[in-house]
Amino acid sequence: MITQIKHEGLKSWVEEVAGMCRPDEIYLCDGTREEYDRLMAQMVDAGVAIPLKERSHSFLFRSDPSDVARVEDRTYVSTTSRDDAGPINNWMAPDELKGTMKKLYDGCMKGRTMYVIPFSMGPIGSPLAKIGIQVTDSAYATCNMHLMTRVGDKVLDALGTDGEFIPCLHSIGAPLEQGQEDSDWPCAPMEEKYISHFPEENLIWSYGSGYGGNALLGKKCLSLRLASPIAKREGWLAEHMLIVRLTNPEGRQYHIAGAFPSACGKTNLAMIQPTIPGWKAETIGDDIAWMQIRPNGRLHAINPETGFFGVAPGTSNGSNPVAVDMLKENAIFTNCALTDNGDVWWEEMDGDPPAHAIDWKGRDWTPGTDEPAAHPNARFTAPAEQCPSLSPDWEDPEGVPIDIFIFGGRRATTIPLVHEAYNWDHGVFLGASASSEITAAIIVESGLGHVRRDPFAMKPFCGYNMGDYFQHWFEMGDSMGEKAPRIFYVNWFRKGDNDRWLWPGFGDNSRVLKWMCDRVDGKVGAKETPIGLMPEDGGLDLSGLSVPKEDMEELLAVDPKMWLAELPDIEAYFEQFGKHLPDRLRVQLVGLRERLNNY
Ligand code: OXD
Ligand code: MN
Repeated sequence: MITQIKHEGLKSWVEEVAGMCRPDEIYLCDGTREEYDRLMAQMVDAGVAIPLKERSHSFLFRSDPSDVARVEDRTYVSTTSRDDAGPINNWMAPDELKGTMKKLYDGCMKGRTMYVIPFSMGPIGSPLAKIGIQVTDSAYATCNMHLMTRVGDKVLDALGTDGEFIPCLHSIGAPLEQGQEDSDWPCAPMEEKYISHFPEENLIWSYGSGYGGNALLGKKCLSLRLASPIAKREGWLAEHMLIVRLTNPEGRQYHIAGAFPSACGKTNLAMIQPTIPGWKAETIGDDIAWMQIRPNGRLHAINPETGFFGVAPGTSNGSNPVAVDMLKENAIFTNCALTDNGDVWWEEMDGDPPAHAIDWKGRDWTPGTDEPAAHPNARFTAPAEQCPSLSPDWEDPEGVPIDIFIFGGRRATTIPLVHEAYNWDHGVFLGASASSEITAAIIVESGLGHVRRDPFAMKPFCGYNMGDYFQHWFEMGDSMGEKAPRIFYVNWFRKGDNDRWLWPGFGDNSRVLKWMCDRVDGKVGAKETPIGLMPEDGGLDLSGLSVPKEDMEELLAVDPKMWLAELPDIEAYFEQFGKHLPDRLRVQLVGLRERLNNY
């Protein structure tokens, strides 16, 4: 199998890994549909993939209850100097971390097949694309990689005999002794899970988890944690952002890139169906944007992925009809419930809940049961080509020119529906001070609902000192000057009395997007407030919408007391970066405090 590899560097890395992990077999993936079907069929035979009767070529998996999300506390950025990883990444020196992990990797693939997956993030041949090679003992991860990245021979051809690749080693950490029965979702205990990044040598080592961003190494590990320091060095941006194209009734196109923490509606926004007549949206990406200043001086973005790994609960015809359509076939579901007629189900799906289902832990479930039927971070994986709103230009190797950046998070109070940055520096401040309530997409010690700072939605994904990352954003703005995208901040999640949502969200978010596009074209004015520019009375197109006037006022109110109460937290957050914090951020904070005090 290894003899098929023509690239000497790759061959010796695969040999080295095989020597350490000692799999029973090595299999080089060709990326074909036949290969995907064969691996799926093997998992069905083994009883770990459940074919869904109601959706063709679709399968349900149930993870071990301990392996349900990204594990931030077990995720490391390992640089020689701790300062390079910065204060908000878990850090361990490379020698120490490798020493610990080598012991775990020793013989860890016994009884299993080691899949070698050549993959490209970005269209093969794009000036922005990068090639990775994932080695994994998980057939589930391999099938997901098939959907999420470009896999196979075409990547090896592009790599040639001496091209550059990023080695990504993954093991579920569950060797099988002879005769030992396998479990449905083998993985290592929490204290043995390590998701490790070595940015100084562009290397990823992941051990012990089979789930999502811990196991599909092209996604968070390569495209964000490794790519972000590469982007800093090379002068581009690797961001946790969706990309969507809006077209107004006159046919003018706008490209928007938006950063939101996990489970804050990124996939829904990427697939938005505008409710304002004449406006159209097309999806380009829902999670990651790689952006480069092109010779025309504008920032162009590509989506390096080829699929969607979205949160299932909450996905419905109301929230995301495009995704509902997209999931009719060829999809992988993880930790959803199984209905008696052989379909998946999750909370807030359309229609009534089933009278009976099997929950994500494999137990009987009926409505009214204390626990949800699907895990709150249950996921779907689906190929991008199946997305009905996919833009015909989604694979343009040149990317699309970004007009607008949006930052946001999930906040019940304080942060209004929308505000616009006064200028680039103020926009970087908005991104840097972003915050959100914690959702089920991550496991961290502080519980659900607690507010945490999540700058640029990159807290879990920035592979270097976040202070230097802020500086990089300032410098990108300096390079773009007048051609830099405009920056906005949104909060779709404001609540009023009785815990009710003040804003309808979903397709009606297009009203806010329209305001942004009109701002870019100078078609609408804005009023100056201490926190930024905001819609004037009547500035938002609310025609046909029945949000009460008082709710709109609350959604667009700036309460200086509540904002002033936020500032010490922002300040303390910033100051942890010490000498790495750009002065330009301190200047912004002083300006905001002054404006609030004078309001
Ligand atoms: C994701 C995440 O899976 O951000 O996209 O957690
Ligand atoms: Mn994400």
